[in-house]
Amino acid sequence: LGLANDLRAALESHGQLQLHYQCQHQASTGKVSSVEALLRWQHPLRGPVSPADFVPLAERHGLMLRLGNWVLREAVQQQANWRRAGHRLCIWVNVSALQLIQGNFEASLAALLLEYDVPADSIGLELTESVLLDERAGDISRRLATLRSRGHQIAVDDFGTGYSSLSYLKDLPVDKLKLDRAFIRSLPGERSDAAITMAVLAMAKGLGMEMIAEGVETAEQREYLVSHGCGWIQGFYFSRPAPAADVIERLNGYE
Ligand code: G
Ligand code: G
Ligand code: MN
Ligand code: NA
Repeated sequence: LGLANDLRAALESHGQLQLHYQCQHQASTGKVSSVEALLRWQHPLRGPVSPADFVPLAERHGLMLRLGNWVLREAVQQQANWRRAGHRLCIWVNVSALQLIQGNFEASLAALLLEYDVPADSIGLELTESVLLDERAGDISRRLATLRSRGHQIAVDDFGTGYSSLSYLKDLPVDKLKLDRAFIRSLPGERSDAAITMAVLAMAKGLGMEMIAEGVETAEQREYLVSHGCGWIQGFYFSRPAPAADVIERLNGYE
């Protein structure tokens, strides 16, 4: 409970929470046209705490809506700043199931876009597979369809780790599959990972979706992915998550 109270305090203070951004690169050229926003918490005593730890904590302690709204406002504000400076980078935001279900996500997001004069197609939404398999999937599907009709792109995050049936892909309004880094880690050597990667690439293509490979760390992984027609990659090979100013500095013509 200590940490939950600290998170509550962090939401009310300035500077403990921050968004970092990781570039998403066109696999063949390295060109960047989008980034993923990743939440960071600098705890005053413990130092950095991972969102893998404090996002579930926020969900358990009724803080997820506030945390999610903080992320949305921060990302939309950053997008407004970038656009004013002439940068055209789509910002992808991670959205949890709770955020979509509680409160009024669509209205909150629309209000932010209006407030900062930011177009919907410059804010993408990443949802994990488990969100799409939630018992409330019908409701979620309708909400996603609304968001997409307004211009937001939708991506399935951590694709392949949700122990899911693939049938949801038939009905859900999704633009992009993010193949989980568990399948990328041992490429190109591991036959089963290579087979899965190729199959997901083919499936995405057949469904009219794009695929982005996560966790690409080596030149060999990138080459393998390029040679098999993967359009997009994200990972330490090209760039690590970093504060907004550093991201722009490092674009170096990759934009
Ligand atoms: O960036 P990092 O590897 O520390 O992220 C760990 C996990 O936290 C990842 O699964 C990532 O999707 C999740 N995460 C990062 N930022 C956010 C956020 O703003 N909202 C939600 N719901 N999850 C996030
Ligand atoms: O679940 P999600 O895809 O949102 O998680 C993103 C997380 O993956 C971030 O915390 C980010 O730091 C991490 N990440 C991004 N690129 C790499 C990579 O190349 N290797 C590893 N191990 N982690 C990565
Ligand atoms: Mn993500
Ligand atoms: Na992911």
